[in-house]
Amino acid sequence: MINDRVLSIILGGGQGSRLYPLTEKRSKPAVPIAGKYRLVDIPISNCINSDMKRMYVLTQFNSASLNRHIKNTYHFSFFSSAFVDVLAAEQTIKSDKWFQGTADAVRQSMDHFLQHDFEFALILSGDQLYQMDYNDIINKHIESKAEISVATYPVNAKDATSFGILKSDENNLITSFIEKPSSDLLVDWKSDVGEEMKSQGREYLGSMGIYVFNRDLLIELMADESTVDFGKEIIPQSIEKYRTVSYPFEGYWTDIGNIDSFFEANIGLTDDIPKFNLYDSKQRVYTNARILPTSKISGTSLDKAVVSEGCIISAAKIEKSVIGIRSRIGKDSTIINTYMMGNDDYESLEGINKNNTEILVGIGERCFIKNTIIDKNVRIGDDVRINGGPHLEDTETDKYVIKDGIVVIKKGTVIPKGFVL
Ligand code: ADQ
Ligand code: ADP
Repeated sequence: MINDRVLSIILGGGQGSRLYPLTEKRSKPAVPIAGKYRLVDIPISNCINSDMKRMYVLTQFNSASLNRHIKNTYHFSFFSSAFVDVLAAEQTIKSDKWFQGTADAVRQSMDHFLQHDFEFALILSGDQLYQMDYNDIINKHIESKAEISVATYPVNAKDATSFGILKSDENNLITSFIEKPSSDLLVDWKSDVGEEMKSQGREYLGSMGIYVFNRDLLIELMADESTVDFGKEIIPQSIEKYRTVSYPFEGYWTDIGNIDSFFEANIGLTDDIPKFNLYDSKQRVYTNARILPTSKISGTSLDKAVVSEGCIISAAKIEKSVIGIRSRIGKDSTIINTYMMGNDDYESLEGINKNNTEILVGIGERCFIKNTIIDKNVRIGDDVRINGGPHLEDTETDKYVIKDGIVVIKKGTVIPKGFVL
């Protein structure tokens, strides 16, 4: 069985600065997506669906929420070899430094990996939305006698500057690679990607940051301490020395490493036919089973709304929005193009009275909220108006951040009654 020969290594996140402020109080893999999941559930679910169930998640910051989520979610049979272990950057006798980059994260964790019997290391990125059967890339890797495989996806000129871009020959052997080329260099990097992709302007073959390495080669490469990143050093330096093959991926794939793409990917779930399919019983996305009650909705007009479990909603209108677990939205409020992550707990009436809570968790009455990400446990008072959009300049305050016109309300913030943005 091929799957028994694979060890999966999920690159959970560097500093996560591009997703700030969602990563202010948690590590990147723990960022909530699609109302009830966490970022790390995507690669973990792909591994489980591919029956490759030995996984390490590497992260720069240890976080209570990540460890708790993994511990509460991924229980494997006592009799199986399956596991999901989080390895956070740690000081050891060999190294007192944090992970310096993706390859360095793998290097510093090699001792853990080598305790396992595996032939292929499958290295995955933690901030991408896609469904992939990894058996296919491993099979192609074996068939083509590759030493390294790189999953690839056609991207347009605008995106090409933030990816590794490569060219391959008729046997998919990678012949050249450049990490994040500047736009003036792009003319030389077009590939023949077929008519359909060409008509969409996706003429550059981008690296998906998903790699397969033969075990012995990975050991050899990690011994050279001068390399820090897969994209910047390992892959470009390897193409001439080792058989490095492109694995063209044909499904939906998107990088969700910054606020703009994270927002788009979440709101994209409200499309009539979303590109990322959460309703496929063969490719399930797993997450913590919280055993929540059903959602209760009254007087609300819902249009393209994705509503998670355990919500109590009396809003007037929710449109093109993702509403996370345990969300509460008051009467006559309007929510448009917004991702609300939800709450960790309900408030009891006794608690509200005892603490003289003025502004309840969730969204109050008569509010208008548009183009906004509301992190968890936010309290928004009555008559608040938050109208995100390109007319707003990038800003940061203690309560929110505006990036590319998207307003991000920080976790646990209280927004007073009548606030207008
Ligand atoms: P980027 O996504 O820009 O490019 P990088 O920031 O290195 O590369 O992140 C890759 C993955 O590793 C992400 O999931 C990130 O969170 C994680 N990561 C980064 N630093 C880490 C660290 N110190 N410890 C643990 N995890 C860390 C890469 C490739 C490109 C390719 C794109 C595709 O370099 O060639 O095109 O991925 O998204
Ligand atoms: P985030 O989802 O924003 O990363 P956390 O998951 O760290 O936040 O924490 C949210 C809250 O969830 C905690 O303060 C705690 O009240 C609650 N919680 C959820 N699961 C547990 C658990 N297993 N043990 C204790 N607290 C939990």
